[in-house]
Amino acid sequence: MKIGITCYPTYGGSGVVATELGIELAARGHDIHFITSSQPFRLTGREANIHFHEVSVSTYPLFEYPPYDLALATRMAEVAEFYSLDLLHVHYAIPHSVSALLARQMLSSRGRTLPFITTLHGTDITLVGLDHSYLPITRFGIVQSNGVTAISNHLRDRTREAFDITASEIEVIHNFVNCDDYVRKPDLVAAMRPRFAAEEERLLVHLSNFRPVKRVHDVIEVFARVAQALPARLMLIGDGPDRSTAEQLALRHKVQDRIHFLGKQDNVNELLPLADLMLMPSEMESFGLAALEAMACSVPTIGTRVGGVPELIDDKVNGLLFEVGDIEGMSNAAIDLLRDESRLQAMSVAARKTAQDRFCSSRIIPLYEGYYERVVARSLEK
Ligand code: GMT
Repeated sequence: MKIGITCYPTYGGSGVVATELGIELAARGHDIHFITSSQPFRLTGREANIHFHEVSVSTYPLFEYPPYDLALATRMAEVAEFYSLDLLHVHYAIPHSVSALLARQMLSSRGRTLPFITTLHGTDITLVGLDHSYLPITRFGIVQSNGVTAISNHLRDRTREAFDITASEIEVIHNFVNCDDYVRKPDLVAAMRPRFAAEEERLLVHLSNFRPVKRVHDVIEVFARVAQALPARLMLIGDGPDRSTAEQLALRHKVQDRIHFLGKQDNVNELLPLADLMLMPSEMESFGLAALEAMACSVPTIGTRVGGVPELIDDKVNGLLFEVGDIEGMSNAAIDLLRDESRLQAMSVAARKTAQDRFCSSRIIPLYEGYYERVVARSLEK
């Protein structure tokens, strides 16, 4: 198939999922056209079957806010027509589904069919979409989509309730990970781990965009308690608004020398396997892709019982779940687990097994392909 994909190309879970999906589909022989404001960060630009179309927004003194949504709609319609796309797949409802709707209408006026699928990722529904000013347009974009997918059962149910959507189906297709790329390779770990921790030290990791919803301060609080109890270090991967206050908190707890603030990193699959434990104390996660990536690398997660996380983490089997803000609970659990080599080992094996059995790209990508075929067939019938 010829598929146009639109997403936020910078750092963030939805962009990662969209990009990895494009890479996986291209590897299976589909022709993939990314239509985005810049090249998605996980693409090299040299992948076969992948094309990149930049959306440029012209500025003009009159435009206080340059109209990106319209420039995107125009580019979507142009690319779809020029390359005879079968469908568009947009990730994150706002504004992408509305731009896709405009593109579909532009082509329809010329007798061409261009169905589009919207994949909901979470904050497009739980935060942005519920802002009063965005709610009606988000709902409209979802209802008008030819197909809608959500990355967890939780997000599907939340979308139905919050947007009062009963008529349209929402297909749940969980997030995925490439289990060949995200895997613990002992040689690589042996070579790289000494850069981050000594042999007798435990290594913890957190990966996020450092937005308030991720509660990076809780990561520091938990780590400070762990570091008091046993020799440990922490890798913080990512960057965002809460980074500098996290640094200040680390200073206050005198653990700044034990923390590697690594900033944004491209090859997280090389860093995650070095760790013993992932911390994900988020206020909300519709899925928790960072935890899945860690699990595939045999790294269990201590996380919060929110959103779609329990669809991924089975408490006390492949990770541990706590209420949001339960710093003492998470700290004590981390300390106990890191001191108990055989329990940690069992959880690490279970984490990898969950990723392999349920969330590998080899299992999930065919679900997208099947859904694309159904949506295209349905839209041609009309
Ligand atoms: O969590 C964020 O702030 C980023 C956001 C995004 O859209 O990039 O993440 C959402 O999508 C990810 C990929 O599907 C999910 O793994 C995250 O759980 C989800 N975040 C939230 O629901 C807060």
